[in-house]
Amino acid sequence: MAANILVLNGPNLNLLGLREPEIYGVDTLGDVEARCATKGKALGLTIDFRQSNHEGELVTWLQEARTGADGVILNAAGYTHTSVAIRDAVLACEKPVIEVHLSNPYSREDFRHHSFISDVAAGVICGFAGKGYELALEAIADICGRSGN
Ligand code: CA2
Repeated sequence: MAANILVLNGPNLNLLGLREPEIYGVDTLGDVEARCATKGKALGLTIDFRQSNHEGELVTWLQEARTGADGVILNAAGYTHTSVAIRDAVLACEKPVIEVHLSNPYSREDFRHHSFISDVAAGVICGFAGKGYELALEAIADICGRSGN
């Protein structure tokens, strides 16, 4: 059966493509969703793509992944650097979570160098703009295949 992958996007990512293309690339969030849909189809994955500006909503969706998804791709955006609640929800979902960032936080301000998610994620992909989501889907397809999902 096709693995169900939840792709979660955090605050302000709805503005993608409208500002700061030199940092985040030229794709809109709709373009990234379309890339994920195409890649997911090629990999035999079912993709559920969501964005929220609210920490609690992201936590609720991660909790839902416990029973509703086989793996998660997570760009928690600014909450990456602040949210113990999202870290706890990543742990609680007990599914492989791949952390993705469009930009490379390590080449930016110091406060972006710490992630509350990286050490509890299955892996981290950053710095490749929208392409990073496709790379993350390839990785999660491997992980889900390996665990027999
Ligand atoms: O590079 C990423 O994907 C980030 O997760 C994006 C976050 C940032 O806080 C992280 O350090 C790295 C910011 C998302 C804001 O997205 C915007 C997109 C276009 C215009 C304005 C904001």
